[in-house]
Formats: sequence, C-alpha cells, structure tokens
Amino acid sequence: MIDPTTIEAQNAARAADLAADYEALGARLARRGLSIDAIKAKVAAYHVAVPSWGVGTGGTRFARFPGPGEPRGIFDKLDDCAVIHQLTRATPTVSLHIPWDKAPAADLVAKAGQTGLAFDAMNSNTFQDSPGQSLSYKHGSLSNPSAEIRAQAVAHNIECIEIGRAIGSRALTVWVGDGSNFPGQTDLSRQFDRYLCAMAEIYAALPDDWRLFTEHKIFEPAFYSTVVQDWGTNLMIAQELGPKAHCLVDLGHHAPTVNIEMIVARLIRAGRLGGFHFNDSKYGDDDLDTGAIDPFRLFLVFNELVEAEGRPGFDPAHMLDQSHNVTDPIESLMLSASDVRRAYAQALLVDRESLRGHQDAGDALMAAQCLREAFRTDVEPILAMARSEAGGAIDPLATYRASGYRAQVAAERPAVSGAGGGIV
Ligand SMILES: [Mn+2]
Repeated sequence: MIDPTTIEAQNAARAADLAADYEALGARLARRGLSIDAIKAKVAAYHVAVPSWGVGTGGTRFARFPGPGEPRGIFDKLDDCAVIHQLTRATPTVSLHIPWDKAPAADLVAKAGQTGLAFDAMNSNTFQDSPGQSLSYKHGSLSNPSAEIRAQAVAHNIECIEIGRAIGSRALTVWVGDGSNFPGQTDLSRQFDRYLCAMAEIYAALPDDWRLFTEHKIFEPAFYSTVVQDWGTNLMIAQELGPKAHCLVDLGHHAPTVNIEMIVARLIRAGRLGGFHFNDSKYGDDDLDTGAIDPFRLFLVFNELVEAEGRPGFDPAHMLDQSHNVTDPIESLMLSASDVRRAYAQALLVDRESLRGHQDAGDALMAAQCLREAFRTDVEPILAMARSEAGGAIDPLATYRASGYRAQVAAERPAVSGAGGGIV
C-alpha cells in the first residue's frame, strides 16, 4: 500500500484550498436550504465494490496490451484494490470471480484482513471453458440441451456459493453467455425453460441471508439472441425464482438509446432491483470508465435511487464493472469510484419537493431545471472533504502518481501477456 506520509504531504498541499472551496459551496447550498455536512456524511457512507478483474488490463477481441506491474493473481489484485480504497475511501469491498480468483478461503480472508478489505458478491463463470473442466460450454451452460452440461454449470455456481460463504460474501451474481447466433439455432422458449430449471437448483442452494443477482445483456457473445436478454426477461427470472432473486443492471448491457433510469424505476417498483455494474459506453457494451461518456445518465440513475432511499427492502448493491485497455486500471477505478459518488451527491441536491410540484403542475421546463441545477453543481469539494476526513487523498490521482506505486509493483511483477482481464 501507499506510505501514509505521502498522502499526508499531498493533502497538506491542498488542504487550505479545499477548506475554502468547501466553505464557499456550503454557503451556496445553504441558500438552497441544503446542509453540506449532511450531504458529505451520506457521500462518505456510500461505497462501491471493485471487481477483482478490473485491476488487470482488459482487452478487446482484437488484442490485449498489458500494462506494467499487472497483478499476477488474486493476492496482487487485492493489493491493488487496497490502494484504490486507501486513496478514495470509497471501495472497501472486492467482488471475486471464480475460477479466476480461486484460492484457499483462509488465505483470502487473511489477505483481506491485512489489506482492510472485505468481499462483495461472488461471480460465477460459465461463459468460457476453464482448465480441467470436463464438458464444454461452447453451446451454452445453464441452458445447454445436455443435462450433464447443465448439471456441471449448476455445480460450479454452488461451488461459488460455498467459497463465498467461507469468505463472508452474501450474494452470487450469475451472468451467462448463453444464447444463439442464428435464427433457428435454438428453440427460444425451451432454452429459457432449461435456464430457469437450472437457476432454480442454484437458488435452492442459496443460504437464507444471501441474494441471487441475475445480469441481463442484450448481445455478445451471442449475437442473435441471448437467454437473459433484457430487464423484462430478468424480472421474469427473479419473480419465478423467489424473493432472494434480484435483477442486476449493468449500464452497458442495453440497446443504445434505451432509457436505463426508467428500467431502474420499474425494477424498484417491482422490489427487484438487485444492484448495478457501473461503466460507460458510446456504442454498446464498451466498458469505458464510469462517468467518462454520459455523466448525466449516471446522475439520472442516481436520481431514481435517491428517490427510492428508505423504502422497505431497498438495498441495491453497487459495483464498478469496466475494462481498462489504455489506462492504468487503478487510476481509472479511482476516478470511477469518485464519479459514482459524484452522481450520488448531485442527486442528493435535487429539490424533490419543488420537482414534484412542477411535475404535478405540468411545468416540464421547471421540472427539468430542478434536475439540471443539481447536475450542474460542482460537488468535488464534498467528495474531496469526505475522502480527506476518512484518511484518503484529497486528490487521489495526483497522490497515486506521486507515490510511485505502479513503478514499484512493475519491478516486482513480471509482465504476463495472457493474464485474464475479462469483462462480465
Ligand atoms: Mn457486468
């Protein structure tokens, strides 16, 4: 991890400016009847999980260009995740992927203890064939026509639950690549029936205090149809499986121009919003850094979440899920963690009473103004003060670069061109 004296020195150089900016913003917000300290407290309590696979360099179907000092395995990944949390104080949990992160549970728990991290949802993998696996998922996993292959996929998911129980996780996320590439390749209904039967077996193995998240995705790797294509299918799955089943919304897994915030509102209404995989995109499932392309959409999603805060049973899980091809993954993840907090802070600024009044009065322009006023507010002093007071960095990026962490781990970790940096 990074030497605390580096953080202290970096913060000392910025503390006076931050205090002035925070005071000025506080005065502005006070005129709108808002307490900056109350918003800061909520932002400080907001956390987003980091996926273990996010700290490795990703790739495209064309190539992968490894970066220096890439993690060699789960223990290096946890070191990198610890740095992200040390500087941002926003990412105390890591989401593991099995089998990529398979290791003795006692060692995982010990490493988490050393690094101050805990484990978020477990992720199963039946979208590729893993070393030593007896049957292939080329033609599907949980929906495969072969009962033996489905049983293998079910057993893998149950193993993920067992590993998760041993390390303190309380959720399983299932995303499958199952689908078809050609009309007629599969019977769309029978394939879905097979998936549901297999998922029911996994659901039956869930501990009482666990949740099951299913993640829909419109396309890729299947390009004609996917078994869990959209939020409607996802909601059907959750409603059929039972109360522990919830829908996971990955921002990149929709058709372009789809209104994701409305999907979020619908899933909240149904009591089935499981949580998020945050990322950003221009064209499809680009897996770009959260907030890098369309921060207004991210804000509108958080606007729905803030609207629903406090409802019984409302407890969505939050995770980043993005791929870093041309940036240092630690830097991208730190900025993205800040950007989800930014969207949350901006959504907290919305004057909901006024908004409702404008909505009821049919004043579309003023209703839109309510949101834009919140979105246009620069909340960086709130984010920076929350980080600083929690022992993190006022400027995580500058502090990280000043620390020399990447060069240090590059010296210890030889480049591995084939290391998994997958996207789910
Ligand atoms: Mn995802």
